[in-house]
Amino acid sequence: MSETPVVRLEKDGDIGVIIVNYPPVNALGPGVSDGIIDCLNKANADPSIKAIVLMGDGRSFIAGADIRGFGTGRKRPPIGERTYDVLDASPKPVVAAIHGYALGGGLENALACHYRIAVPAAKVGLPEVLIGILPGGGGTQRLPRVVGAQVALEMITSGRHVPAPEAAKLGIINQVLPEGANLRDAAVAYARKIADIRPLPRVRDKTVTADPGIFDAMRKSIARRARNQKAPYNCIAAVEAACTLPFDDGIRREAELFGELENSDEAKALRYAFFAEREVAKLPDLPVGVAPRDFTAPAVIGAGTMGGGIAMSFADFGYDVKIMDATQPALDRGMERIRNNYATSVKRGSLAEDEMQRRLARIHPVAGYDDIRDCDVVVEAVFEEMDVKKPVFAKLDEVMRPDAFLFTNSSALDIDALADTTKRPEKVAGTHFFSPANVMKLLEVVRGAKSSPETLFTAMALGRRIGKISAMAGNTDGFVANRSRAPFNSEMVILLEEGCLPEQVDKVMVDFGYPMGPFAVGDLAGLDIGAAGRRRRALANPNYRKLPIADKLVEMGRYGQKTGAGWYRYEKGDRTPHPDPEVAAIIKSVAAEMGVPQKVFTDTEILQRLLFSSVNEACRILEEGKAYRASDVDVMWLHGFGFPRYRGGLMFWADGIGVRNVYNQIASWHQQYGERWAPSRLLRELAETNTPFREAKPAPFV
Ligand code: T1G
Repeated sequence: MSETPVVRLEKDGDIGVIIVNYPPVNALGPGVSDGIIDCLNKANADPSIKAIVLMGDGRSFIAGADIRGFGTGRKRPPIGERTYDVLDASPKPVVAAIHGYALGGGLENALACHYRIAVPAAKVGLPEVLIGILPGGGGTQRLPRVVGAQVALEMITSGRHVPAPEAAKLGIINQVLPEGANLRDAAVAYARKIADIRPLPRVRDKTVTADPGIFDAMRKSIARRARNQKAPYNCIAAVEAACTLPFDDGIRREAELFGELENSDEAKALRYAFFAEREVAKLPDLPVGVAPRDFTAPAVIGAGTMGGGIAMSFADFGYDVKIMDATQPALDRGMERIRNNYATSVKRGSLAEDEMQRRLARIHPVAGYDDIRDCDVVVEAVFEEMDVKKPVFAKLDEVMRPDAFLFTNSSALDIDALADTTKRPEKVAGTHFFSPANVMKLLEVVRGAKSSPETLFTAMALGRRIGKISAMAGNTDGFVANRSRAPFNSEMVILLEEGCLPEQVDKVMVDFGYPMGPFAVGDLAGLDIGAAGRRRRALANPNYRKLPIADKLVEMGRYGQKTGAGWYRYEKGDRTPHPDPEVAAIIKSVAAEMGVPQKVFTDTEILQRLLFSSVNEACRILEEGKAYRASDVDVMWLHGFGFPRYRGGLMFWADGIGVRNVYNQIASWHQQYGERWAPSRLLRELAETNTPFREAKPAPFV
């Protein structure tokens, strides 16, 4: 038998079985593609083998090219000598037997086979666009020949995973096996059944045509999502080539379009984000082998905007969740808000009516603490004031099962102070959701001084089980996400004192790639919320830099969308922000009272004033040991604040500017503006050694 470390050939009677074994997900890492070709050639040369199966060991078929290999200059075989070409040209039929995932190059290899079968739970897709490239293994030419141009365009520009039953309906999969079938046995039987069928059904022999208008229509429909990215447009061009060129010419065109992307800034940034999102789950200073405790009965205390969104997050992922509030009217209002949120999704078409009913049925409003005593995890989401939260925690500690975890959704308050109101501080941690809680993917897990490893692993796992990306933060005012964001929130208002307008700042940030400008976001969240935080910080820190313009708007009752006016004015029933001359006048008068010299700003200076201030604070957070790594800060900015993913994250973007350039600019603003721009120690050290932010060695986590 042909043996290579990552691919082997076995025989079941007259059927050859090629098995990929490159854990954890059978990416096409070093030796895998060569191994497949080697085994295929041996199977074709073996007269006792009539047909061939290609499958994966472990948890998956093939999850695609080894993303770590991109941008390394790793040589790839020329067209005609790749697995996709050799499978396609095989004189004996090859059956792809899919379980787990067939993604990217995995699905492309399967499409180059003659038949495809799958277990029901398998998923297939071409997600390359999500890492800034396009299917470079023939996927843009074969998939349209199987599912048609329109479906191929949708699958390739979205990168979505398609469940096997849907893939079968689309024609990608020839047969979905019954639940519980043994994939290998079924594949061998299937191969034996089709072994003598000729001509071999090759996807490349099909043709596909399309109405030329669908490509422009697709370009228009993705413009809002694609923003400044190139990959989605190259994907469309490649599918267009499948409909207009002979197969081999289309393959060459695909390779050209792929070549334009592999080393693009967006591809490097998206690859970075992909791995950062996996790195963030690793808690290197906690004991290995501590398993998160499973939970089945969550409860939420507080049925406000956040509490309702948190309850929805549990229900969306199949958990029955209890929710309570201090009064019945508050609970009723909370349930009404939840029903309205789901109804809006149904109206938008993003949620089916029956699914809404199923989720609503999982949310159980309860009268009081006695009704949640059997819950095994609780998330407190009451008003963001310590003297409101402490009694709640004391009561929870008294009522809840001794092994229940007590988590708080606080966005900034001291976790240890809450833990100390209980007799179980080791079971207390922060689970900070971002608004709207059922939409934003970030869950910031905040570590108390006494939080046990089991509690922390459980809180991290809780996020993953409800579709979030969990990231660990140390217990500091604002934790990591909001603390690193705080200087950004100050600088944006200080810029107004110096001559900017909200619409000018918002345009810069939207052009940079944010879905909304920060002033428009403020109006959405409510300016009164920020004012409460500023008041708390001013009380705690006499040197706190006040923001008179922002305070003035709140004093005038301009809270944003909820009052019809904030930084912008709003027409009744319309969320479109309109620049407001009254705000411009307020800015002018406050700036005059403050005697701030006015200036005209470039877009670059606006962008750097906002983002560099946060880069500096992120360095302070790292040097204090309140975050594990700079890439964790990036994950928080991507999933908590909508930082444009194709720029990698705050610190990755700053590395693109260069640590020394960032330091020099901040040092210059330090001279001009004083202490709030004092460079952090870590930033200075990184600049002195020219060490990229993403290689910063933070202090031990505390
Ligand atoms: N390359 C390298 N490492 C990968 C990988 C890949 N394709 N996929 C996963 N890993 C690592 C991951 O970093 C993690 O490592 C571990 O495997 C488990 O992953 C020519 C050019 C398959 C749905 O984009 O979407 O093919 O943290 O935690 O949640 O046209 O991994 O353990 O050290 O995500 O079960 C196209 C990317 C590539 C698929 C499984 N393929 N992977 O999710 O596990 S480009 C993709 C995923 C391409 C061709 C083109 C997911 C998953 P560590 P995980 P999971």
